[in-house]
Amino acid sequence: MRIGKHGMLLGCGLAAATCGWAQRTERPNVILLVADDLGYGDLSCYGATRVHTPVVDSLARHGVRFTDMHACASTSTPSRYALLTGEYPFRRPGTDVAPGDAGMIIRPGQFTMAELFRQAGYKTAAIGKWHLGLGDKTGEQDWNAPLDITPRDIGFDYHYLMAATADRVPCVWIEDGRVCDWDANAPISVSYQHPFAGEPIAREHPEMLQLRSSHGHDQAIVNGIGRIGYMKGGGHALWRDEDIADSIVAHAVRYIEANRAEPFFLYLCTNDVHVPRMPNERFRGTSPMGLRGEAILQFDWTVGQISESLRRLGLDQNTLLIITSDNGPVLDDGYADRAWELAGSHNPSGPYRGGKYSAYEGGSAVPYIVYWPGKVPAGTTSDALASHIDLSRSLAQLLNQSVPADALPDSRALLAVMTGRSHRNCPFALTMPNNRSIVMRQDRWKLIPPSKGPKEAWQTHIELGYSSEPQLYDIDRYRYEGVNLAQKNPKVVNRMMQQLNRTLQGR
Ligand code: NG6
Ligand code: CA
Repeated sequence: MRIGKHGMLLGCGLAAATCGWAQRTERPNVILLVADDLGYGDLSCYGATRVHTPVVDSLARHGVRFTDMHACASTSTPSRYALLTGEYPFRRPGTDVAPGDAGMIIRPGQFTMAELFRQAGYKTAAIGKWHLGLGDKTGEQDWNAPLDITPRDIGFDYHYLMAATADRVPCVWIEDGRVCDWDANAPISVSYQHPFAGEPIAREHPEMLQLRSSHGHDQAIVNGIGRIGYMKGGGHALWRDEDIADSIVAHAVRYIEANRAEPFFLYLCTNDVHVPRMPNERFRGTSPMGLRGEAILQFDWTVGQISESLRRLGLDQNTLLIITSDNGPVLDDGYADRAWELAGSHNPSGPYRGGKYSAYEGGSAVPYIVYWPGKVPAGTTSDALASHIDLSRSLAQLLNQSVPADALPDSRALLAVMTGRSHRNCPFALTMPNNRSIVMRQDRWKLIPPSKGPKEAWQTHIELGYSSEPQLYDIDRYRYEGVNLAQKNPKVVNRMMQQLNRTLQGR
């Protein structure tokens, strides 16, 4: 296939519908595979040399690899909120990194990407890391009974999820609104306020730990790992961190097999490469970068299991597979797993400054690969500026679905861009760093408006990029934000500030 001068596939109009691309497509399955904290520089198809990811690289070689895709936040909860709801997280209080006992943040009635697929007659599932809250009220869940509000209420027919992250209690899987493999002999209690009498905690019992904390993560001990939050009970329902990837893959493959005959939407979120990095024993010793490198290899294996199942079931031609990450990378995120020392020359943010939590590009620039044989221009790279925010409405375009008036409020229908068939920049991309400020990309420019906050994120060594002065960077010239051009280009700063304010005030 040939790409025209302005990035359009020749012979095809702007919107997919106008050239019949979407209509001709027989209701494809869609798998949105979201890695956790996987950096722009963590895959070999994005330049990594100390770790090799042959499976993802092969999908990129036969699909489209994006070089300027942005998550909507530099941490999980707000990034995932925006991906699923098409609404920027800064519009919605309570979208910061959620504890494991957070009530469900997306409320029943709010339109989501899953609801969109359900409306189009798809089967829908969420498998893996969730981190968007479960149950009606924070801290009031009864983990020994069916939860009162679940992802079923926002469009997912099936779910198999960890409530938050692997470093937060409760350390159990939730399947269809109940703790999976619940143990009647070990009822579960969870608190983010107080420890439970008689339960050892990590800050008092470091000798019980198989992986020590470097900062935080000093409360409940589960599987010899200190967690955020206190927990009691669980028994045989407790996960073993070494088996998390296997459990996610097993449930995803089972789901794909069971739904092979009908169109399905699978929101599949890996725990890799979030902390605590505790990949399966079979990956140990396979990377010079230690546990973090092995977690990347386990991620690549996961992608391989999914794509192999699709091929085995004859579904790969009719499945749109999108691979991305929720936010930028971090080396030391609170466990002494030696990620920092063993990284060597590996830069998980690739060419970018900063990482997870940052206002700099390293916080939001994420890998994004679209694979769909015969449908997207195979073996191409898209340098278009693009944002996760546009995925939901672009998928509505793919499905030829209209959505309710107030649904997906910030998302724009850019199917051709989001599938690599147009290389046109999106109008602008907004991202929320950890201090809930807003940064903006527009064409080559990056604007970081003045905001308050520390220089570095805890003890992660990550530069956050907050400053009382406005910052403007030319990303086309220097992907590393080193030279502040704000004073030299006041007109660009003003124009972007105005756009930002318009977006904040209206829609
Ligand atoms: C931080 C945690 C970090 C990680 C992050 C959320 C500490 C010291 N740090 O507060 O380990 O869990 O939250 O990551 O507790 S995210 O990718 O899910 O947003
Ligand atoms: Ca994350």
